[in-house]
Amino acid sequence: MELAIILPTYNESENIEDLILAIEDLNIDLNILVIDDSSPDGTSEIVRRLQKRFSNVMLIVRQCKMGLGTAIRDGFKFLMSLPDKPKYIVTMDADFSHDPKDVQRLLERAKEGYDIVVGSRYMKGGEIMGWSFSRRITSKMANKMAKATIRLPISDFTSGFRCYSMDYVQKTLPNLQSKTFEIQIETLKQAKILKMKVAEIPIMFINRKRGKSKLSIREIMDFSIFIMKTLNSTILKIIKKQPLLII
Ligand SMILES: Nc1nc2c(ncn2[C@@H]2O[C@H](COP(=O)(O)OP(=O)(O)OP(=O)(O)O)[C@@H](O)[C@H]2O)c(=O)[nH]1
Ligand SMILES: [Mg+2]
Repeated sequence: MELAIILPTYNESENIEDLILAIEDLNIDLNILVIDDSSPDGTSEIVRRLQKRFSNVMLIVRQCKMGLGTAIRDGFKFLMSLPDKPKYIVTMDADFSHDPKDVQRLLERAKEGYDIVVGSRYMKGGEIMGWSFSRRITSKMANKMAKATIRLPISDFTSGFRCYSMDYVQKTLPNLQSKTFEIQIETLKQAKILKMKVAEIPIMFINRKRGKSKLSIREIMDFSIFIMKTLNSTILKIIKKQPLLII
């Protein structure tokens, strides 16, 4: 198997069917893995129905809402345990913010020898549609801080639309600990530590039209704490490298 797409879902009943159909329409040899946290809106029942039609749709239902980070990590773990492991794994939001047509472009770039290819909203050619001014500013600030701490040659550290190589997943999964949205930063941090190759391609991000945001205050806090901790350890490392000035 060449490619698997992880779709984390929590209350995405208004989006999941159309999204799976759009991915099937791509006509790429791939598997789809939905990780649903027992969404009360019946997302998993829709996926079960689609499984009867499409043999490449897999579903993991977890007991309760456990966070995006653990969903992606569980997806990695499951795909890694398959006898026929995918060579590449794409993660994407299940709310149609990410265009399924970009999957092929992410995959092609990854095949050039990259461990992570990020679908970037902030590089030349990238775009965000439908976000409020405050949402844009918050995202820009989070990205500036992430870039200052992780120092990789990319412009979008928080995008969830990515392609990972299986090699990357096998090397980093034991180190990943994120529970929620900070997984996007932690995965890049691990790539930097292990000197893996990271690239980005421009994408157009369209704000969700259906369903509600899952980004709670708690999750924003977890995300900010992770960035602060990383920033702190980077500053400490820089200070240690500087010889002390004794006057
Ligand atoms: N399984 C699982 N999926 C989640 C969880 N939290 C978010 N998701 C999914 O992760 C993806 C990203 O979440 P979103 O709510 O779209 O987050 P966002 O894009 O920052 O916020 P929006 O502006 O609402 O789009 C979506 O497909 C969600 O359904 C969770 O706790 N468990
Ligand atoms: Mg979204």
